[in-house]
Amino acid sequence: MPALTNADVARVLGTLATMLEIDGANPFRTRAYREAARVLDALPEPVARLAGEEGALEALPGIGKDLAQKIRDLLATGSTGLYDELLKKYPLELVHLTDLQGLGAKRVRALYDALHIRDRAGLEAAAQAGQLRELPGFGEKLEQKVLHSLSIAEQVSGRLLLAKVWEVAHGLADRLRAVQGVTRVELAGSFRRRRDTVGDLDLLVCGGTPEQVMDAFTTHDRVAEVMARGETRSAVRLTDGLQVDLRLVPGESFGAALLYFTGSKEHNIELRRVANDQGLTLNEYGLAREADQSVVAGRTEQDIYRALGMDWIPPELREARGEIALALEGRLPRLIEQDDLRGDLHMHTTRSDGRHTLAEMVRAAKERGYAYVAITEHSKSLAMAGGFDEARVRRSVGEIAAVRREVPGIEVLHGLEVDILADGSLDLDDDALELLDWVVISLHSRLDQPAEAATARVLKALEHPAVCAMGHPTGRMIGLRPASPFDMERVLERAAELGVAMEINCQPDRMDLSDVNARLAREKGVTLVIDTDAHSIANLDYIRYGLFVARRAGLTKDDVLNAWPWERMRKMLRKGRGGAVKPAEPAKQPAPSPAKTPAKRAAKPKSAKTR
Ligand code: DGT
Ligand code: CA
Ligand code: CA
Ligand code: ZN
Repeated sequence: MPALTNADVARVLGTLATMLEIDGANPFRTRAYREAARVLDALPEPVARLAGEEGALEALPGIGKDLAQKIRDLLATGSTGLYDELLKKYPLELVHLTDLQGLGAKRVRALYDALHIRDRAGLEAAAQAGQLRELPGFGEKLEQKVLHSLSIAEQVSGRLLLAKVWEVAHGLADRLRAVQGVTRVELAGSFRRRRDTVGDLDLLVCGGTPEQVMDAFTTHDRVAEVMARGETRSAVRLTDGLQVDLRLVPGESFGAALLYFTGSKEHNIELRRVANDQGLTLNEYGLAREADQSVVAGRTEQDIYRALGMDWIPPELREARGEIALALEGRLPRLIEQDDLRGDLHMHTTRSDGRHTLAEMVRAAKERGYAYVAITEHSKSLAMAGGFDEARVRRSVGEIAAVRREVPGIEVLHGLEVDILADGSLDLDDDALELLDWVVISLHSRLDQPAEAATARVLKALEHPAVCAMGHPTGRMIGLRPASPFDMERVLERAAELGVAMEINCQPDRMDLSDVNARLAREKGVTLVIDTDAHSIANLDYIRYGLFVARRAGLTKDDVLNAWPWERMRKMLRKGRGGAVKPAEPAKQPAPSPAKTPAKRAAKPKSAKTR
C-alpha cells in the first residue's frame, strides 16, 4: 500500500464533500469537508507524519475529532467507511460531472434521478438528444454549455497539469540519480518540452544495473501499480493515475534517445527529413550514414544537431513551428531565462483574497532578488474576494507608502487588478484609477458572451488611458472553462498600438496567454508580462510555468516587460502605458478632464522619482 500524499487525502475529502452535496447532506457538513481538503492541500508537512502525533491533526484549523479519525482511516486503509458507502451510491464518474461548467451537485443529482445519467458518455448522449433542456431549471442554453464544456474536457482528459506532476517527476529522477553507477537521468517527452499538460512521463536513464535501476523505479512510494518490468524498459502507474515510462539507454546512444523521446513527434519527423536529405538516417539509436550505417553521432543531442549543420534547439521550441529552419540558419532566438526577470507585477495580499500580508509579499519578492513588484488586489465587483472600492483604494495609498518604508531595497508599485465590466467599462472611477501606478485589467465574469460582444468589451476596456496590462487575457481555465471567444488578433493589434502589455499568467490551470497566443502577441508587436498572480508566498514559485510558456512562444528578454531593468520600466511608466512598443494614438474616449489623461501618468510613479 503506497503512502498517501497530502494531495491524495485532500482529493478524497474534496470528493467526499461533493458526494455529500449530491446526497443532499447538511451544507455545513459538506463545507467542513471542503475546508479540510483545502487545509491539507496547503499543508507544508506530510499529513501522515501529523497523524502519528497525538492531537496534531485536531490542532489544524477546521479539523475536529471526526474528520481527524477519517483522515487516519484514509491513511491506514486508503479509504473510510463513509467513502465506501457513498461510492456505492455515487460512482466517481458521476461525481466528476460536477467539474463541468454549469453543473453543480444539485443538477448532477437531477440528471441522475430523471435521466439515469452517471457518466460523461451518458451526459453527452442525453444533451445531444435534447433531453437536458426539458428538465426543470435546465433549459437550452445550459444544454449548449454542457456540450461545449464536454468538448473541452475531452481535449485534456487523461492529461495532468505540468505543475501537478512537477514534484513527483523530479522526485523520481532524483531517486534514480542516487542509484549506484547511474550517470544520467533525464525527463523527456512533453514534460521536457514544458507543455502545460502532460499525458505521461518519459524517463531516460544511463548507467547502473537493470536490477537496481528498475528496483528504485518500481518501489518509489507514489507507485500504485507496476504495469511492466523488463531489462531495458519498465512502466508504472502512480497514485494520481499518471503513467511513467522508463528506458535504460547505453551512453553511446543516449543523446539520440533523448532527442527521440523528447519529441515532439512532428519535430522528429521533420528532423529525420533533414537527415535523409543529407544521406543520413536518424532514429533513437543514433545518426548514421545511409550507405554503410556507420554512426556519425549519438552520445549527445548537441553532437547530432551539429552533425546536421544546425544549432541545438531548446526543447520548448521542438514543436515543428519553424524552429528547424531557424536552427539551420543559426537564427534561433535567445530564449528568456529565470535570471532575466526583474519583477512580478500581479499579486494579492490579505487585503483582498491573498494569504500573506502586504509586507510579507513585498519582502518575499525582494528575497527572490526582484528589483520591483506590483501589488494588485481585486476591485469591488469581486466582493467575495475582498475587492477594493474607491475609498479602499484611497486608503491603500498610505499602506503602500508605509510598506515602501518598511521594506526598502525594492520598488513597490501601487497596483490593482481592475475588473472589466460586461459593457467594457472599468470597475473603478477615474479618480481612484489615477491613484495607481500599475493597472491590470481582467475578465472575471460573463465569459460566456458571444464573440462579437466580447471583442467590443475588451477593445473598449483597452482604450482607457489608465490601463497598463491585461491580466490572464482569455480567462481560460485548463479543462474547466473555455477561453472568452473575443477576436484575439484584433485585440492584440489594438493592444500593440496602445502600448498595453498582455500577461502570461503563471497560475498552472490558467497559463493564459497560451504559448500559441503569446507567440501571436509578439508577432503583433505586443509586449508580454509574465506574472504569478500569487495569492501566497509559495505561489511566487509559479513564475517558472509562465517562463515555460514564454519560451515555448520563442520570447527573448526584450519581449518581456518584467525582464526590463527598473530604469527602463520607470521611464515607460512615466510616459504612460505598459510596454509601449509602438507610439500610442490619442485615446478615442473623451478624457475625464484635460489634466488627467497623459499628463497624469507623466508624474508616475511618484515613489520611483523620489527614491
Ligand atoms: P504526452 O505524453 O502525450 O504529453 O506527449 P509526449 O510528447 O511526451 O508523447 P509520448 O509520451 O507519446 O512520446 C514521447 C516522445 O516519443 C514523443 O514526444 C516523440 C516520440 N515518439 C512517440 N511516438 C512517435 C512516433 O510514432 N514517431 C516519432 N517520430 N516519434 C515518436
Ligand atoms: Ca509523454
Ligand atoms: Ca510515453
Ligand atoms: Zn489576480
